[in-house]
Amino acid sequence: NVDDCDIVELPIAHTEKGNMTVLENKLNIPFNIRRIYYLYDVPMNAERGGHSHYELQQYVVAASGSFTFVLDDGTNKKEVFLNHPNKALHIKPGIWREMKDFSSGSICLVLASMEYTEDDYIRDYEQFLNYRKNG
Ligand code: T46
Repeated sequence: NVDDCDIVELPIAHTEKGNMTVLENKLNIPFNIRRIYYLYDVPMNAERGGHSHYELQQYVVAASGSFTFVLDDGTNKKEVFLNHPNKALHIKPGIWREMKDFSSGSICLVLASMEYTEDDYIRDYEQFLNYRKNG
């Protein structure tokens, strides 16, 4: 449920020449990364998302700027504001998500546990509620 979708503090390698954050399979991410994608040039009033996944797990990072994820497990909702590249939102399977309030120039980086397949999406909210109730 939404309470299992935590903000994870990512390690920062500080130097006087700047910061770096590294994520590596089997080291500091709880699933194997199979796909990376990022959203950018998102208009400020755009609302994206509006779907759930059956199996996919994701780490979502505000690589630049900020935005808000609204998570919904069919019973409870929570809003998560992401605004720093050393914080990842871990989205577990079976969570409906919407994204909004993208700041100008923001980059939403997503590390995903599976390759893209439309079969893993639930894009209809009634179908999602039914899936959460009855499996
Ligand atoms: C999610 C949020 C955070 C592909 O062809 N390959 C891909 O890997 C992805 C992610 C999307 N697409 C296609 C499917 C659609 O025709 O690109 C189009 C836009 O995808 P979508 O409407 O799903 O975009 P968002 O921003 O609503 O959602 C995406 C991810 O799909 C989703 O997994 O959690 O980012």
